[in-house]
Amino acid sequence: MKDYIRTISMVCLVMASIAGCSTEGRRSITATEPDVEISNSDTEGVVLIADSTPAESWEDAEAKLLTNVRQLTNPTMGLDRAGEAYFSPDMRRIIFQAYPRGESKYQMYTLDLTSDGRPISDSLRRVSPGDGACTCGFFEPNGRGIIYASTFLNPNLQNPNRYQREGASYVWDMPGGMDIITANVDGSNPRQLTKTAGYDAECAYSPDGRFIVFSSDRDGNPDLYVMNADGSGVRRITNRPGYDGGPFFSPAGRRIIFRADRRQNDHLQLFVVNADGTGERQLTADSDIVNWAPYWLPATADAPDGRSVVFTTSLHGHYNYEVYLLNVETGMHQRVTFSPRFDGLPVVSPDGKWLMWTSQRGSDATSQIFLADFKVPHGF
Ligand SMILES: [Ca+2]
Ligand SMILES: [Ca+2]
Repeated sequence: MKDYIRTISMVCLVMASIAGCSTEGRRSITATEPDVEISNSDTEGVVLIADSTPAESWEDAEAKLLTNVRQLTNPTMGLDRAGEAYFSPDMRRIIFQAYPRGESKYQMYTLDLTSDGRPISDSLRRVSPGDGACTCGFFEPNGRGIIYASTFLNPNLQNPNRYQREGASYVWDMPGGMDIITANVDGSNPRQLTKTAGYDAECAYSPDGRFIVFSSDRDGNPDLYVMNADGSGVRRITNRPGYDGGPFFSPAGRRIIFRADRRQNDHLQLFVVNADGTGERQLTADSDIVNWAPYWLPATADAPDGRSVVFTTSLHGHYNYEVYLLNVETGMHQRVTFSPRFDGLPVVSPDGKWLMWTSQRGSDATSQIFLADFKVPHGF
């Protein structure tokens, strides 16, 4: 297990396949309205209310927001599993992590899309060197470069920071030899951006391409940091016990959405903070529900810095993660996916018209990448 590629963003893929996280005994939540609920709490953040859409098939329930669902990756492409995909600025390419056939460490890949969001299968390209383990790819906003995290420079360094959910059999490490790498968009000329000992990963550019936000345990426990795009000028954004990670800049670059374990390990909740580290606000209330992998919807005319995110929740069980929407200003939230298997790690395309996420809904039930036309409901 110690060699398991580890960023917390992939914990879902482990959760979905390893026993240990039962939802038995979870309190039953019944919503009077089927789709949209707002609830306040005496703790900080919104208490999520589960969508209770009844009777109709899950496909019909899901078709309210998601149509033309297409599977972008599959094992016949030589990818035993794939996940955590992000769009290029022009929406014609995605970057993601996948197990090459027969291997158990992620490498980074890109895949080209047609203008209507179909995969061009012979465009699949591995863009990481092939050594070590990789994760957390992201396109440079000008479309010319990529970043990702990899251990290929120090594949055998271990790290004391690891996670283990109580009562569960799985453990994952945050490799001390993991650094953030930048490369040309075809993977050529990889260069090391972080050179500090410890785990550096979970990286994303600011919308103007000037900065990279990332998670690092260089000061002890994982916290958020921002650096210039060339790796200089690192400054710390969070300074709290426990894991802080999975950060993304808001559409105008003024805020950062992220996930953190502030109560105890593996009880992730959603947070937002100003890009300078001030004004942190917890968005989802502490509970046994895990909420993570938030990603901004594009700006709207009346919300130039964005107002809503898609994210992943265990609200319907640790064996059936689902994608939800959350308006970070009002707390309004709504269910997006309904398949009985894992759905998570969602992103919305730059034009707001597609949702792309990782799911095990395919015929062979491996984790793969899916894309659908996305109807963003009113209020988000
Ligand atoms: Ca921390
Ligand atoms: Ca599901």
